[in-house]
Amino acid sequence: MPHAGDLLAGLLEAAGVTYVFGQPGGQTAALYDGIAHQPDVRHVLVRDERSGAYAADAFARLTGRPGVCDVTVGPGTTKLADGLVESLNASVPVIAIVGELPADWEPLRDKGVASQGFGQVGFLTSITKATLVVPSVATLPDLIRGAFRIATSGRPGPVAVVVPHDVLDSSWDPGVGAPDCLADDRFSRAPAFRPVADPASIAEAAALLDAAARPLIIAGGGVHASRATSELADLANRTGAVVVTSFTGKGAVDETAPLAAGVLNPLGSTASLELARRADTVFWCGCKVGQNTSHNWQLPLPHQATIQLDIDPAELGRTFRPSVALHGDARATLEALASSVREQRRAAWRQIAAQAVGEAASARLAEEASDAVPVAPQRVMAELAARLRAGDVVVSDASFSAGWIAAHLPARRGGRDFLFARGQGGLGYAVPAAIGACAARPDDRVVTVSGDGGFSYAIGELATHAQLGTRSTHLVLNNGSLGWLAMWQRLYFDGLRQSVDLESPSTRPSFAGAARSLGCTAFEVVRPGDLAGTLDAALGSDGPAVVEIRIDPAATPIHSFRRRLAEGDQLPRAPRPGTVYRVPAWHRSPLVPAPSAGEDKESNAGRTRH
Ligand SMILES: Cc1ncc(C[n+]2csc(CCOP(=O)(O)OP(=O)(O)O)c2C)c(N)n1
Ligand SMILES: [Mg+2]
Repeated sequence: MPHAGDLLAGLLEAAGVTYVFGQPGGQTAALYDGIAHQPDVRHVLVRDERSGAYAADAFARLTGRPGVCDVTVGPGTTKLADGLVESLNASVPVIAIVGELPADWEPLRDKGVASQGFGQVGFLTSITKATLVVPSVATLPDLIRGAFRIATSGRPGPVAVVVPHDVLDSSWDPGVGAPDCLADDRFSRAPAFRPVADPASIAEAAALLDAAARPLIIAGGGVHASRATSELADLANRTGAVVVTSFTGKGAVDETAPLAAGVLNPLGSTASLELARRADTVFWCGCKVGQNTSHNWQLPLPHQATIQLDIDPAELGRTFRPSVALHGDARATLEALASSVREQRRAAWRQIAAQAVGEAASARLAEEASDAVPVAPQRVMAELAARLRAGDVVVSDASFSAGWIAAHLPARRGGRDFLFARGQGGLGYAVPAAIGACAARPDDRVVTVSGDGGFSYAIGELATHAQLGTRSTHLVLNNGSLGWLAMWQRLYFDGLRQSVDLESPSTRPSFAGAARSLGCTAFEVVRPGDLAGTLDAALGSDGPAVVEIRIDPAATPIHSFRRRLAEGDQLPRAPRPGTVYRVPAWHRSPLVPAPSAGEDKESNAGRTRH
């Protein structure tokens, strides 16, 4: 007799789902039975449910289609949190199928009286865009359609569908009534709709861009979510604007093109901040003006005229009042805006940008060519950059890896080829996310870059990669420590070194050794001269390969750390505990660009919290 698990699998198939990432429990066995009978839906067994959520997140970012993961009740659900909060903060459409105790056990749910039970719905509600509970098999089709509709419409996000055990095991009679396995194809891919900002606001934005002498576009993840890279490049070319991106927006433009000035972040390109401060008109495009992209909300500067475009009206005006607010889909609105602006070359401004970008590139050269042992991470990135092609996917772990990637691996085309876990900045994203990336882009090479701390979180997933035979290469930048925190303690807590070392004189984990045991090809590199051959071998291997590189523990991509380290002990140790973190000053952007009073003042980017 067919059961609700068959219906659920059929509904997923109808919605265009090809992959489900998860780990089974007794409460979800019927779903697995259903998937087993759906030839077009493949289930990937991850070693930790957190990885399933990360894999679904990466799959969704690269395809625009909701990534799907599944967990069992209780301990499976709690492990979803890292991934779902990442997807929620980064506006990524994900659907989590969540097991639950039978509905009749409700009175026994609390505090583990009924095995594994806890107040899941309250927990999930706080970490999802919506949490839907399925009361009966008859409601399953509508609720699954609802999950896809909510995940992909407006600002995308994660949706949890909680299916009680008795509902999932209950029988389903496909012959009765209307056909059940129907999906609304509008909601199989985000964005479900493309509303255009109102014409009056578009005209105002066009007038501002026409009047600007130094226009700059800050592109965020919203440009990728809307697949608006061509429209963005078109607008930038018509207006002569310079384009920088957030981490999540990397690849919104081809970074080898003259209009691009890299990633705007305390770990990003030095040229981007300089140009963001020199611009007279700043267009925040699908970018939430977060702490890092705005350099602790110092940007935009009060004299800069601003345009802000977002699909979520609640974002417009959050940290400053934009001169013009555009509420709409990025692609549709950029297209309308591009046809409204006057074409201008702005050669002088582009020249300033080219010079800033060129100087930043020259400043990187010595470190990128370094022969030092332990290896300079910049050299690792330069060797990798020389081997990457447009279309390869790069997945970053948190910490310094994100900065090394942002500054040294240029996006070679407009498109989403770089993934950063910037929704939360959680360690341990890269290797599990790469499972989803390999599923989404089976014909492309997938490369991850992690520190030894971040890599330790998800090492078990190397077995998943090996089992799947993914074409993935995983770089471990091993500095023996939680490098970011080691530097933070040293600089801000008087040379403290507390619980930041990942090895001791008698223990030194071998990540390559562990990778080999789990079924991967693995390499160790201690000399820079061995990088080229090793990377060639790793990138050329058929299955997953791990390259562990012993890197310089004193290297950091954070500009404020670099300055402080270079200035050494002459600097007072500050800020110290007791520092007051003030609420960032909200301001109104002028209606026309004001004279650039603060244009050339020194940045006070302050310290980067992580
Ligand atoms: C899950 C999680 N825990 C803690 C942190 C805080 N944190 C930020 S960077 C960092 C150090 C990471 O070490 P590693 O991965 O080796 O990278 P490195 O800094 O050495 O480049 C830590 C603990 C975090 N971002 N995420
Ligand atoms: Mg480290």
